[in-house]
Amino acid sequence: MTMKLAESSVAQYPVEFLLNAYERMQLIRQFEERVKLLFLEGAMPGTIHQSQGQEGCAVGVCMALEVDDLLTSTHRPHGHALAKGLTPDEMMIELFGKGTGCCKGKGGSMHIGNIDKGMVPAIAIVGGGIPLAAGMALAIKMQKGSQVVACFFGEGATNEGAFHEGVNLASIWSLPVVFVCENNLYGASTSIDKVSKVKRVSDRASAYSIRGETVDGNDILAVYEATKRAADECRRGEGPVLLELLTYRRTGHSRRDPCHYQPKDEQEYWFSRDPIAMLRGALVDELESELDAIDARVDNMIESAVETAKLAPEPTIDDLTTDVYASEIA
Ligand SMILES: Cc1ncc(C[n+]2csc(CCOP(=O)(O)OP(=O)(O)O)c2C)c(N)n1
Repeated sequence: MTMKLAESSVAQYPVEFLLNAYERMQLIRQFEERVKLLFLEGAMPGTIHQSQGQEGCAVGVCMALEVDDLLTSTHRPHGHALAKGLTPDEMMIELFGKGTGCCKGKGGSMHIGNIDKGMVPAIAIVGGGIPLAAGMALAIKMQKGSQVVACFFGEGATNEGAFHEGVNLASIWSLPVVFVCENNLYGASTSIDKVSKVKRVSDRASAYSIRGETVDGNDILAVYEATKRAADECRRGEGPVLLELLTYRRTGHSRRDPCHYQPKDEQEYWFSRDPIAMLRGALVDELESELDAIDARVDNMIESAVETAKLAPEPTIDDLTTDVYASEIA
């Protein structure tokens, strides 16, 4: 049976907010589903890591940010990028490796981003975005800005040295970073229990004397509220904050992974708590036609992005040596 969000919490939000949250999550889900098929057809180069099941985290966090706040992402970045306002078109073109993509076809899936929209191109080195987020937040603080950096990473990253160094630095200088750990229980195929005795990632905050909080990452409203609280603290100079969002991925770690290590009963539990179905379940009695219209609109947006990407121009030979550090071939 699919669970739904509590009516009492949904009732506190305007309908437009709830429909917007639903649309943003559906956009990510349908984008990811279409991209999976395109990869299987061999239409795109490289590899992909997908985030179906984790949409509540990306959208809940980004809806709580201001438009000029900044974001760092990981090897699993499609949801973060769409939630931060990148368009399906600029992303799909990028995934096709075409010259008019958001990184001119040079980033691909694992380095997707658009700095004009506040998303630093994603960093696929596990934990690599964490010190970078601290550095960006230091720059904001030195320039007396009011922005916040939302720094996404998985629970696997919390055993990397970069996590401890970056969080410590942010702590000692009270930097405006919301560290967002999407705890989907597995680092590739390795269960978190096998590599950490710390039961809650948020407990690690106490090692750096900062606030930590564990949140249901599949409840988009809970994620939104926790991020708002954390971002407000950061803007008051009371950051950083470590949020642990409990969630689950519905697909393999990367495109070739059949996910055999996820036990059946665990899958059933988490699939019954799908973030999109939980919000839809709470809205459908009153708003079924609006939700159906959103589904249709999202389908059209994705199909149109695929058509646009297929027709987009290939990079030229000259593009090979632009925007790169080493431009001379000896
Ligand atoms: C420093 C580093 N080590 C190993 C890898 C290979 N790798 C890519 S993703 C991944 C698992 C990361 O797990 P987690 O941080 O929990 O993120 P999730 O995949 O669950 O989103 C690994 C080991 C890498 N990219 N970088």
